[in-house]
Amino acid sequence: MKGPYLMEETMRWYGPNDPVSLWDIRQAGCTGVVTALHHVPVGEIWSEEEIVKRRKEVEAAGMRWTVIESLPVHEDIKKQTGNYQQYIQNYKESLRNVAKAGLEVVTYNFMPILDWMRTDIAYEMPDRSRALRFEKAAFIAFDLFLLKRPGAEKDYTAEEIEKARVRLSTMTETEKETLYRNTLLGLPGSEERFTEEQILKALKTYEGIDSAKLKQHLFYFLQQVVPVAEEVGLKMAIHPDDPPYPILGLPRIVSTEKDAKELIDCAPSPANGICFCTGSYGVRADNDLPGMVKRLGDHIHFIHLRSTSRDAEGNFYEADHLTGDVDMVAVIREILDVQKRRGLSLPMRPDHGHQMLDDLKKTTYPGYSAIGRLRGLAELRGVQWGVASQI
Ligand code: DNO
Repeated sequence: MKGPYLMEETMRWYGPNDPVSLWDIRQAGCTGVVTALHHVPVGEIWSEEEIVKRRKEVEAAGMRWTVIESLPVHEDIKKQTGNYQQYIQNYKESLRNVAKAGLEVVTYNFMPILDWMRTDIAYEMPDRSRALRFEKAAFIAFDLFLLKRPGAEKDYTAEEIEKARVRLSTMTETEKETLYRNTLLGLPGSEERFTEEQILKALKTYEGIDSAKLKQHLFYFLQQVVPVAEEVGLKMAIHPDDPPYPILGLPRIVSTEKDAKELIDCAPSPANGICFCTGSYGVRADNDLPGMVKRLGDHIHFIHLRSTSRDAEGNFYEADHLTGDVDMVAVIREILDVQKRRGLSLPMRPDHGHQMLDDLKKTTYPGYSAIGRLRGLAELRGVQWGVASQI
């Protein structure tokens, strides 16, 4: 079945160094690719030439470069320090070049210092595939006893601290080392990890920046760049916080429906929108995902479909795409409704997947092995076609 209002199926590709090739993505049935110029340092201008070069590589494999993920925002912009005005100018310039190169959607995030964070990147599932997991007690143990972040104990209750102490006592030295490495994984698409000194130094630079202040900085950034995006016909899509609450004492400001609404309202424009990531928003029980799609639908420019399974303590792991806490069928139904109403197809990618089958022997970017994502996409495709046939 082909319909104008089915989501466009895409997958993320980390560029020429990605062990998953463009042809692997094509064979998964994707028509689009989500990628970025990961080799350009954060803050530098993306040249039209480099963008076109990457676009042509994708096109040579018979697909289109549907979404940029991410055009990263420099830390100085988030803190309004140093050269932030210059970095905003650079961002505008990159947006112009992106549009000249024929691209349409730009994803970014406003998470301080770290992007997504998990304590375990090889959590064994009952079927022996491996998933990404966030374990609260392990994370608190890391923060208090391994990283020894100054003032960290203020962020936790006595009970949480005690649990973390007990958890630490069960860990071998190797487990501690692994926890350290997982937690300080760097930006997506890079192999680098923060060192202890780097992260402590970076955290210090956020002293005095609470969530109200970070929001002001985000709004300022949007008020500067959204008019340019609109002028050149781009759509900007902010990725939510993952996990959707403060970590390491850093404010997180894109975690709820209210947050999303506020940032859309601060710079009203068709160019100012969101990346609807069910995996990130879905970690909070107070986020009503199908309702969010209904209410924020006009502002959704990109979709990540993934499910997590959470417990009352704040632990969660990434479930199969159709199980876990996200009502995926209801979410997809709402998305198809929005698309019909807007008369368009939105790009979607299966976000993450379990490491399974042959991929268990391979080294890939955590969450981004081929087969688990292929399984996720195949399941999501089935739901989408089933739902589409009924509306
Ligand atoms: C994790 C991803 C995020 C996302 C960025 C967007 O796998 O969903 O890393 O790409 O936050 O800026």
